[in-house]
Amino acid sequence: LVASMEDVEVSYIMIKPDGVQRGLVGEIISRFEKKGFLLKGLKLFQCPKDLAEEHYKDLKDKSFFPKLIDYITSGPVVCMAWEGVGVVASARKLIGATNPLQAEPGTIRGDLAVQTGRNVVHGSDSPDNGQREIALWFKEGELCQWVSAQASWLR
Ligand code: 3AN
Repeated sequence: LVASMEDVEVSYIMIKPDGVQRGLVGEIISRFEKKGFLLKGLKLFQCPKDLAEEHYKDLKDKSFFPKLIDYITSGPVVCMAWEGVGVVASARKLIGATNPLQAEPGTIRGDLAVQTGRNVVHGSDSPDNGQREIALWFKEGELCQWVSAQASWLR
């Protein structure tokens, strides 16, 4: 039942400006909380342009890149660090496909979004990117090291 530390991953999950504007913050956080992952960091944040460009640097040659940067910097986002075994792949399942029209019902995008360019939430695509993105979006001291009470309830 108790996972070894090597299996524990972190994922950077971000509620994008449309999710904040539409009042979906509680709904989206709730899905990760109910699933059982551990929240290690959380903040409302106005993303500066240079950080948005660094975060999405792999997409810089795409035609939609300037619009993507405008979108992500258009209003506050909610930055989160979630920890758990298999959290990176599992969070992407909870989030659903990039194009919300292809995302399955029951997923965040499948239930709450219609446009790829307004797809309400971001989730890291690999454990390495989870580490990289959390280091990019959070400063030292902004993450909490804590253990859920459930972890010691029954072993
Ligand atoms: P995901 O967020 O599902 O990992 P990526 O990494 O391919 O998808 O794309 C990152 C972000 O870029 C998407 N969440 C979306 O906001 C934006 N994006 C991707 N493809 C398009 C597109 N064809 N048109 C507009 N925005 C896009």
